[in-house]
Amino acid sequence: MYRLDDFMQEVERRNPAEPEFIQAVREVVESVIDTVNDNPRYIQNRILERITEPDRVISFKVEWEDDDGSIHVNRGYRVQFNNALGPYKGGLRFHASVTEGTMKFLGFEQTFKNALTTLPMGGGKGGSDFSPKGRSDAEILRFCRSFMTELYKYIGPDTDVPAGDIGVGAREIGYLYGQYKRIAGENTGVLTGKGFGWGGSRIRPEATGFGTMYFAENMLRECGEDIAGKRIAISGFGNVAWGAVMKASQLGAKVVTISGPDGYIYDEKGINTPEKWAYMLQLRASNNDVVKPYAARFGAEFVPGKKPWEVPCDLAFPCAIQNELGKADAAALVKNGVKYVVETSNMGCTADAIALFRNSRIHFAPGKAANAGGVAVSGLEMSQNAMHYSWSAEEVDEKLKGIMKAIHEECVSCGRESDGYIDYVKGANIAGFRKVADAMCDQGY
Ligand code: 2IT
Repeated sequence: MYRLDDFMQEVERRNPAEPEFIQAVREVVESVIDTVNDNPRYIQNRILERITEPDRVISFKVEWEDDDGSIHVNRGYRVQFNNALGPYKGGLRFHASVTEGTMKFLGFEQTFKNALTTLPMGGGKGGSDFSPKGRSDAEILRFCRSFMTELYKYIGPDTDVPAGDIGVGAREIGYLYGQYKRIAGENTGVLTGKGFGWGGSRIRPEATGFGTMYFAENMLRECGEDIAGKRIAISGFGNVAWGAVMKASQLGAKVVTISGPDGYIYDEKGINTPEKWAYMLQLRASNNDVVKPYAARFGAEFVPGKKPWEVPCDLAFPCAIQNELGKADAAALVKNGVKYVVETSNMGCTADAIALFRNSRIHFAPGKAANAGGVAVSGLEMSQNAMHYSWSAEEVDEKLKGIMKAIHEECVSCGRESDGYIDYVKGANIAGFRKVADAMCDQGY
């Protein structure tokens, strides 16, 4: 018999000073502990202890030179968390907040997320504390080369397949792929998120944002509602927010906010034209990490230093970074009548914010379910690379829709409570956990 507090005490002892990792593990263990206690095979195979320990944590030095000739040192990581279901798969994050603990939490989350897609992918994550903010294109190229010079030793199309995440988009994937090819002398699907002209998949750039909207559509349908006509608040302004904003508009909803580290944009007219979407990409590519210029450009309001959660909305989509939505933000959303919160950043909400949504009976989808569309299309990119073939945008989009619908169904079947409320956190954790745990049991310790 496992007891949550005893188990977590041991996790905390083994992983000191890694609060995000402990937070992510606690959420999953809380959801699955009854399932484990009811399953002698999981207990006998020590699944809980084994599934919370990464297969390996690789850390390396990245040296690079800036445009003035000064040399810098950053730390690079690849956490290969679990490969029970397939090659390690997960993004690379370049952001000042990256530590070994954040890499471990992201690799852990990725393991269950990838399981939910039903595609054969294990979980991994990597990145660096390098901040692209204010860096020139040439500096980013030099950093990427140096990073890949070390990383290439640990990855491969059938062992570990990285992709993008915060601070790593099409440009960085291009530089990383170029260096991999230069060293390894092969054109294989070792990275996903590649340019369409050189092995990338249609819809991969849009996939995380499209996928989260498809997931939300399913949530609303489950409650007999329609997303058309709804008011939506979104945080972030990068690749994920961009895809979400476009799909929401296409589905007839109105997105009124995006945000950056400098504050948020309130656009009462809606972020609903191709010019506005293209401008989001321009903001991201500028490496300035601010959203303020959007306000002057489109006659919208800029609210400095604040998060968008004070704006009344029907649906909220945190699309920026972990723990970006806290208890006070959750209280403001609930007070203003939010009906659905669809976490799209990885662990975007704090545990007490999620508890508040749950206690208020507001449907809350966790990131590992709602944002799985990104890695799902990465999985489809791997399939296309292995076949030396490419599918049309319509084909990929249809598959993405089907995957998000299936994830939603699994969450409902494992998370529905006696009063009809769907606990998507519990549903996603149980459904993802079972797949990984069963594979680990089948394959032996
Ligand atoms: O968090 C994520 O799922 C990603 N950054 C995408 C990972 C991937 O391999 O496409």
